[in-house]
Amino acid sequence: ATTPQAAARTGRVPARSITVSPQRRLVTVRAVEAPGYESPPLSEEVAAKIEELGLDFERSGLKYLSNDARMRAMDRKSVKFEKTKNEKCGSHMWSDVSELAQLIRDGKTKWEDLDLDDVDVRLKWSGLFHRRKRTPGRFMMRLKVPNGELTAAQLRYLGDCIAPYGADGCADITTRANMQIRGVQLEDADRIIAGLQERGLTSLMSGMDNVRNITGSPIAGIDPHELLDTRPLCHELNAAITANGAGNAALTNLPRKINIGLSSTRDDFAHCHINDVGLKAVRDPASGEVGFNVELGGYFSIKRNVVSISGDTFLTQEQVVPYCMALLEVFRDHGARNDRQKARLMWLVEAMGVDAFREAIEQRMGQTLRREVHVAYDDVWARRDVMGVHPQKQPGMFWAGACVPAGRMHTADFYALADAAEKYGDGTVRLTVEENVIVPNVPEAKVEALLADPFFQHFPVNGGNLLRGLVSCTGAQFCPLALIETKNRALELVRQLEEQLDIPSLVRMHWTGCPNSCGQAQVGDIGLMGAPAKLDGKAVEGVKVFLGGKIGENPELAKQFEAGLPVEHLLPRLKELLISEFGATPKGQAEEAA
Ligand code: SRM
Ligand code: SF4
Repeated sequence: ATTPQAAARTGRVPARSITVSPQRRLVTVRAVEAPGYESPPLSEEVAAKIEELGLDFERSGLKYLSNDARMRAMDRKSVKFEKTKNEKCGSHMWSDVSELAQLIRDGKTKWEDLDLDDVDVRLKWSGLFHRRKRTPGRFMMRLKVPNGELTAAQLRYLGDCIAPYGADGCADITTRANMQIRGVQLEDADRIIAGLQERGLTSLMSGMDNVRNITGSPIAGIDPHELLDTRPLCHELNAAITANGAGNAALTNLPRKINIGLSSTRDDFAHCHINDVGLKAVRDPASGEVGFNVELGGYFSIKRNVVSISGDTFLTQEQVVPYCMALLEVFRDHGARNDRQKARLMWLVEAMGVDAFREAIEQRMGQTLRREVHVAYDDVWARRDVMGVHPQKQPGMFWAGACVPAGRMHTADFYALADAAEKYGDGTVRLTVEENVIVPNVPEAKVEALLADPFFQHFPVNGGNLLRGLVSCTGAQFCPLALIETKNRALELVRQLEEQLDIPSLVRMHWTGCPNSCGQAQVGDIGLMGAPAKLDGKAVEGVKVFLGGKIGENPELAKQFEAGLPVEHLLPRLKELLISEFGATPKGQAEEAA
């Protein structure tokens, strides 16, 4: 076999040639031998197929799949991603990343010379997304922040991580109440990951065909209206799925990504309706017990956007982790692998039927599950706005929800936020799926000082009615799939619109750079999705406009209102819409009329 050094001289380093250091072996063993799982024995048919294709079973992603799933993953018609996983499971990157970083640090290779599939695809299993198209050689690192909860020490560490990258280093709060840091170079990645793990965080299993960040209520534990605190369950679930952040090979080769969210009130802060698995807390009227009704299959994609359907299951709090683990195994072993547009959970639930799907999970759990409980409310619950200052369930304590414009943060912001969390609160913060931040546990006596603190002018607690509701995906600045620039454009438009209009109440504007809808255009009061457009016969950046998204108790997806709108025409169109649909008035008009 070629040595990495020789391969580096001749071109790409075949992934296979990476030296196996004792350290790598240790990490790989810990990651692969995830607790409680055994690799199903190979059937003769599968063994023959593996041989025919010349695959290395131990290295492949086939190890923990059922024999059926193995056959589907090796199907000739199967998609490129499955082939890439069959050649080498992404889980190997949990340790290979140290090897690669060391080789680059030692000057033995450069990222440009490494295996393309490792750099651009498999590193996503370690949370490293190469931004080849926009910033070659720089990676976005996606973390996992269960329930969006971070400590001051973790915030400072994130600031430290991006500080060395100067203008290339920044970070984003994501639409899954998560954090992504940017500008990362591969030679630093293993040390950053080790630092994350020392601080109880991880980036492993955050991309590709893995479970995404588990979302809960951003005001868990402090909310006067909550039925339960979602934090312990989000943390337990994340720990079980990721084997405490070390990586869990048994659950890492799923057919596709999968989103799990937990809601503790009728506000549904986690947007259960657009999660593959939505767990909605309810109190069983018969027993008084608080558990979760399960919703299944909500998702957005280029081809299909669908709200979840009832999973006709009620879970006790103790059943949440075993249920999700069993569900993931069912998804792993039965989900489609030959068409990535038909691989999300909804397709499997529809193919099996809700009852058979529940039974398959029951079989793995070894217990029968209760059916969904029906809870009738005789009032209408308006989803609360968590921005601003609000009393907690703990008497004399408040939370402060602060807008982080478009979710973008820089080194200094991390340090200042950590300081503010310690100075006014208990040294923790919560991220929201609206890409904002909450400082909990502020004693009443400190609220005034918090509001006057210059930091909270920068991240305003009482932001304008558009800024407070602004959500934006990454867009063309970094994302290779983007059709338009989003964050900076969105912020500039919000500035102009708030300057020119009086907007009487919160308007949730969601920007998304392409139809994948990471910015959840269909969730907004106004949704803007990057799309082709023409101006004077020439192709220009454009958007589709969506209107009428409803969130909370009776959610509805926004409907497409207009397509092919050139971004140049956005300001006047948004003004018209804010005036006609949201009661906005041009600034100064009210006084003039008086
Ligand atoms: Fe997303 C792919 C960013 C939430 C649907 N998403 C991507 C990639 C990885 C594309 C790429 O290869 O670069 C984007 C990385 C850009 C970058 O540099 O940041 C990306 N997605 C994001 C984030 C950062 C948007 C944001 O600004 O907040 C969000 C990260 C969440 C997290 O912390 O894990 C993000 N993505 C979402 C959501 C919203 C949600 O989860 O509620 C969706 C729609 C909901 C869903 O998944 O059902 C979403 N992203 C997609 C899809 C379409 C999935 C599909 O089934 O087809 C893709 C493309 C894909 O997976 O093939 C995608
Ligand atoms: Fe990128 Fe499109 Fe997702 Fe925006 S919606 S982050 S442009 S993939």
